[in-house]
Parts: sequence; C-alpha cells; structure tokens
Amino acid sequence: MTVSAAPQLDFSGSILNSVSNLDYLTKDHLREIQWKKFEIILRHACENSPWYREQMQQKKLTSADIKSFDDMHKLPCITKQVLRDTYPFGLFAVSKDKIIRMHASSGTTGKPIVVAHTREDLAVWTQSVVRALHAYGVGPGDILQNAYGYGLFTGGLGLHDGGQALGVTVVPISGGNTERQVMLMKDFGATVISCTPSYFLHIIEKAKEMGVDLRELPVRVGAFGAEPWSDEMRQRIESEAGIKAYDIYGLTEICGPGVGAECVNQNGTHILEDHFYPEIINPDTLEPLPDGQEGELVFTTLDRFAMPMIRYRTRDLTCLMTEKCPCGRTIRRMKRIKARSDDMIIIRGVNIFPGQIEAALLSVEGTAPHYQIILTREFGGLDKLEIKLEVKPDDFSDIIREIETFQSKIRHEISRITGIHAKVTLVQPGTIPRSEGKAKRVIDNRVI
Ligand code: DLL
Repeated sequence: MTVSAAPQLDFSGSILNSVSNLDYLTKDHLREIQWKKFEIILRHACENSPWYREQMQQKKLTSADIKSFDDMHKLPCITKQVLRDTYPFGLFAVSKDKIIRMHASSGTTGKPIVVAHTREDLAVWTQSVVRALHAYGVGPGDILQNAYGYGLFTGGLGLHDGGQALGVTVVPISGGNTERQVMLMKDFGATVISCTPSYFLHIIEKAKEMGVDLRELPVRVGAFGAEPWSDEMRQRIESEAGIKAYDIYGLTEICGPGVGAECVNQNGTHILEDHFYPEIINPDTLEPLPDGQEGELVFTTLDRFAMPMIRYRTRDLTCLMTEKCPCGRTIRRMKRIKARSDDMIIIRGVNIFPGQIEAALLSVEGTAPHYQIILTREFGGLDKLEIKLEVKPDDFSDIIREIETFQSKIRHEISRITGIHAKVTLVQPGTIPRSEGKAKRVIDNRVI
C-alpha cells in the first residue's frame, strides 16, 4: 500500500473500498503509515509555520531530532490559548489561496478560535466521517437527517460531507424547529439521525407530544456527540426511540466530528489513528501516560496541512483501551469522554467558558461580580442556563424599578458573546455564597 500525504478520495460512491481497510491494519503497518505521514507534517509545520519554527528554535530542536514516536514528548504542546493568541490567521501553514473553508468555535473572550482547511484537509475529514458512519452500519440507501448545526460549528458540514461521500441521502435540516424535525423524520423515512444527544432527547419529547412513536419509524441509528453523554442516557434514547445510539467524537481544532467513533459493539470510541495520532498525558506534569491510564487526550494531525496541530491538548480526559475490539478493527479505542481538565462547559453542543459569561455580566452597568451559573437538564429536555446575579447595593432600588430592561440587557449581552439564551435571576445583594478559595461559579445539575 502506498502512503500519500493526503488521501485522494473517490467521490463516485466507492470511497469505502479505498478507506475501510485502514481500520484493520496490523500494528506495524499502521505505525509505518503514521510515521511516514508524521515526518512530512512535522517538516511542513517547521518550514511553513512561524509559530512552530519559533517553538522548535526555543527548544533547540529540528525535525531531525524526532526519530520515532518515542521522541514526541520532546515537542511542545499546542493549546487553545495559542489559537487565541494567533487569531485569526497566525497558525496558517499554507498560503491563503489554498484554503477552501474555515470553521470557528468559542474562545474565552468574544473572539472565536479559527481553523482552516485545504481541499486535501477536507478530504481527510470527510473520509473520517465516512468511516464513522460505516462503523455504525450505515451506507448507501440510508437517509441521514443531519440535525447538527450548520455554519461555523463543524457538526453540520462534517456529517453532511461524510454522509454524501458515503452515498447516503443527506437531509441538511440543521438544528432547531423540533416539530419539523419530527415531521420530516416521519415523512422522509429517515433511517439515521445525527445531533447532540441532549437535542435528541428533546426530539423524543416533541414526538410524544405530537403523538408520533419514534419506535415505529424507520429511524434505526443515531450519531451522537459534541457533548458528554452517559450509558444511562444511551439506554434511555435506545428504548424510547427504538434506535442504536452511537458515539461520535471530534473537535474543531483537529477537524470536527469523526476523529473517533464507536462501532456496533458500543464499547469505546475507535480513534482514526492513521489521521489523528493520540497520546495521553498527565495534565499537570505533561508526562506521557501508558494505555489504560486516564489523563488528557493529545492529538497530532498526521495529514492536515492548512493548520497542522502537533500535540494539541484537547483538555478531554479519557484513557486508551488496551483490549482488542471484537469488531476486528485494530485502530485503538478510548473510553468515552466524561470530563475535561479545564472549565469549558458545553451547553446544547455549544462550548462556553465561565469567563465569557462573566465578561457579559460585568459589561452591564449596575451588576456586582457575584454570580452563579446554573445548568439544568431534565431527562427529555434541553439544557437550561440560568444566571443568578447580585446587583450593586447602591443601584439595587433603581434596578428593581426597571428590572425587565436590566435583565434583558444582560440576556442580550450573554447571547451576543456566547450565542446562548439564558434566564437571568436577580438576587438580593449578599445572598450568593462567598467562597474562601476558588469561587464555585458553575453549578451543573444536569443529569447526563
Ligand atoms: O463538538 C465537534 C463535533 C460535532 C463532535 C458533532 C461530534 C459531533 P467543538 O465544538 O470544537 O467540536 O467541541 C469539541 O466537545 O473537546 C469535547 O470536550 C466535546 N465533545 C465532542 N464530541 C464528544 C463526545 C465538536 N462524543 C469538544 N463525547 C471536545 C463527549 C465530546 N464530549
């Protein structure tokens, strides 16, 4: 098998023939492919990205010093902060005319982080989603109702491109308008649904209200991800909708959905290791950890050229599983992501940082810096975000007189900065518990 830096996809419908064998390579063959790609990408990054060049110079390293994957730990890690600092185009490693798409996701401030793709990068991503859908037993003849949001978020276009490349009929409905979701699922006979698991719970509820029993519809597979979800939630979804609910994992910085996906055994998420080289590190010491031990997941994109990510710290906590999967795939699995090592919270699939909410609150005259972010999700419901907030004692009586205007100003600021609608509750000065150490700003009461 020849190894090219970026796979050439055949969009004629036979794409699977050329890529599905990548899931079943021997360990040595996989390593060989990974290493050949890595040598190319590291050289590319060092030659074309001023940021990587500077990092290597600081560490007195050249790409020739990295002789095998055992030397990976010598390379610096890249973090979300670097993407913020270099906003918007500072990490591009190709000329702008080679970039055919950009995506973005939230940063801690009002500015998002930006990720760019060349045509070949998109082909890698598309291929990953093809392999994910195939692992769920999806193929030509299936109808995929894609209810991930389209736009800068990678969920919509990621599943869209992968579904089409696989030869599936894609219904690009995007998120929202839940009644219409139920109606089209029924009328078009969707066999596959893709959205966040929490949104699917909402669809289940809406279907019940509309007198539609999802168990009687042709829908049989769900591709759920973009936020943590539990096996309990899986069971609930599967029994109430009569489908098989599979995990799909990914992040904007690495490409989007499709970095990993479950197979029909539903026991761990297979990582597409020939594109995304995983490591687990101790988030405090940055030391590499062996398979089986939980730590922070770090990825190196082996064949993405617009913005190579070499040792990107995902902040997601998991471990690599050691046992062979009964499905026969040799690409390794990771345990499903349940937690992060930073304070990012994911609300209805949207990533936000408490700092963004704080910035929104404090930009409104009269607010006091004492607040709590309360998250709730009842089974079957969408995530709800409530902000409990104190106002300045001196302004209290004025604000109470115009409470509606004040609350709506705050709601507007939160929505402007995070894109999320929040309920704002004003409380008496002095009633939010004061902390003696780290303030506990986020109270996550969601049942997942
Ligand atoms: O959420 C990409 C995606 C879209 C994945 C659709 C799956 C389906 P971001 O918005 O950049 O990208 O958020 C990435 O979301 O670091 C995890 O913390 C979390 N996440 C993504 N998938 C899963 C999952 C998309 N299956 C961040 N389980 C990641 C748990 C997930 N957490």
